[in-house]
Amino acid sequence: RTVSLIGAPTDVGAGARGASMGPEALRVAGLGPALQARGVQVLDRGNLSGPPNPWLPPVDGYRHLDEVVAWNRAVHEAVHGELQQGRMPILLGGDHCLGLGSISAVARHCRETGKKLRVLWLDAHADFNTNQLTPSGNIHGMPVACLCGFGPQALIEIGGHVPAISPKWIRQIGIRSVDEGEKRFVHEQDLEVFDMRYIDEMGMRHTMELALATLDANTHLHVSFDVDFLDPEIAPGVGTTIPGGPTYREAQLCMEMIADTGLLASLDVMELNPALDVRNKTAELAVDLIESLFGKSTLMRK
Ligand code: DIR
Ligand code: MN
Ligand code: MN
Ligand code: MN
Repeated sequence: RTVSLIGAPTDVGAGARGASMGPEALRVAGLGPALQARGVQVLDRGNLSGPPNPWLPPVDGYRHLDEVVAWNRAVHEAVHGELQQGRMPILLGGDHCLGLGSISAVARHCRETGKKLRVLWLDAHADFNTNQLTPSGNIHGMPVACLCGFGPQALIEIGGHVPAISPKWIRQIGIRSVDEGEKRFVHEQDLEVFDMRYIDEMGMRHTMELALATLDANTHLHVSFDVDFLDPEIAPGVGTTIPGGPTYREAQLCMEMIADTGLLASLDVMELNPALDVRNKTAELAVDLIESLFGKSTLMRK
């Protein structure tokens, strides 16, 4: 098995600057060697390039739409290219607007190969805003809506098929911040959301059993990991911290149960912001969790 690391150093979709430094912080935290220790071949494809962040106010409810489109096109082509070569892409963000380019590429590859797709969206936020609903205009709050066909034409058509995915293919985990209008839209579109209250009441084990139910050997499992999923006490290095996230052990169990399916086929690691981190500890935690996602466990697995 070969994984390809693809850096996407931009924060054009975010409200705080600094996620553009995420890819290098993950490399410095030892992501490559950690994956090699899991027995996978690692190909570091370096960083993509795209327009700089103009840091302007929103226009028509979108900040930096042209720049977001350009970056997502680059991500889409890179991720699709790696999948076509039979390698497992790991996108190193960069802000979460790029989940659109990544997952539209995965969906396109699934259409081409007759695979079913399941997307696990690990995040404090639902990222289901539209330009009408958004309180900020930041497009990192919109990628899930865009993937489901709700967004500007230039973004929703990136994968060549609108919508790129169905809301039925998504499971959101760890959610604890959803804007007012966004809340209604999540309900209307019937997104399957395991929010923090659900995890509190039912536990991470039961949550993941449901989120991973009805997968089969023909399923492509994609994980879109927004690092703000994690509790800010353990993961301060993100732009939009929301208290009350999964603990270290809950996050580990989440990753371990995904690994146990043996179906993980692509991954995004998004929103890591080294400018807000403490001695790179959030990047190191992300690498630690990714090791579990690739099957690291305390004892031999039966
Ligand atoms: C908020 C924050 N829901 C927004 N979103 C995200 O601006 O749309 N923060 N994704 O990380
Ligand atoms: Mn997100
Ligand atoms: Mn393909
Ligand atoms: Mn988030």
